[in-house]
Amino acid sequence: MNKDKKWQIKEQAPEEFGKEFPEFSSLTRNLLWQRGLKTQKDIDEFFNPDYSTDLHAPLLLKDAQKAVDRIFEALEKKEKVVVYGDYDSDGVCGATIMHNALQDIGFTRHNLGIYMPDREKEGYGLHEGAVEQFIKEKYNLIITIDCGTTSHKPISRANKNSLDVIVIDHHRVIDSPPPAYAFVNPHQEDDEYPFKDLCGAAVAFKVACALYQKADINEGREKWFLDLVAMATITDIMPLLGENRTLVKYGLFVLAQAERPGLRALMEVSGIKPVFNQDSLTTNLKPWTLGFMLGPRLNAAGRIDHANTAFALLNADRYEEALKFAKEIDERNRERQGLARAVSGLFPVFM
Ligand SMILES: [Mn+2]
Repeated sequence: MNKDKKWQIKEQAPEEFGKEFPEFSSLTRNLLWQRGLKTQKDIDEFFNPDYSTDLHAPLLLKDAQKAVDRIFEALEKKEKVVVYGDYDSDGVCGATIMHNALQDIGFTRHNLGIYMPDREKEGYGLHEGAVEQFIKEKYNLIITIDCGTTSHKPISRANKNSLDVIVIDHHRVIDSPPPAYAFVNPHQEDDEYPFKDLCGAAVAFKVACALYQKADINEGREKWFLDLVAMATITDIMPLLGENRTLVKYGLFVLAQAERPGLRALMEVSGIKPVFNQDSLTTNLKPWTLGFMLGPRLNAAGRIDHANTAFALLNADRYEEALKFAKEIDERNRERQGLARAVSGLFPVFM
């Protein structure tokens, strides 16, 4: 052991903080303080996230209004729109949310497409070959989910062909924002959204909420997307602080009710039996269930095969169909585990 090691103790909560919150032990108070939870509101949100009070207004996101207006313009003009996802769990969940929300406000298979990039052949971000294809197929609007922030060149290419792009993303902006028609990303300069650590699917959820508001869709309907938001938040390893706590807590309640055939089937092949108690608002599902049981399976589809299978699973209308995709995905996950074991066998030093 290194004798010279100098321990650095994090800042301790000041005395006034103790006077303000005598109900907590000094250990708890220090932990709260060190997480930046210093007001009654922050502490309440941490211990008891509340859907009706702890979520921020979607239109605080810069360009969210512009994106919503452009989407409704496309609907009125009967333009063709394509949702462009990403191959990981966050991208697939986010693309599902946006695709479903667009269907709910009136888009049909005649004017709404979906495109999931191939990890091996196309890689991360909006792919130029895909843009070429959208130009040929006479699309008018591309909506990227969980990617696009750094896709300057493909977006310029689309712009030159009067194809507008809405970027809905949460990746850091490098140098300059993309030349998109609307850029919704809490990390950009001048964005006033109070919470920055949303995953891509959560940003898509926010835009979906704004679409529902404008379309006068029943209040509360958007909650049924929270299973996907929770899944994406956990698998993208977002900090479970602030708004994410509310999204994940209620997302687990939605997941436990297993209304979405795809996730019900995925739980079935993973050996998970969800329980939900409506009266006490409790469930046996935990973030762990998403992070270690369901998430890796969903990610395996995009890593080993193609994210199209994961998208098809999450969008299946019938349970039997969903179960077929879930079994396929479970098989891919076993292959992935086999590969991981084979590789670690070659390099035992890393294990
Ligand atoms: Mn992401």
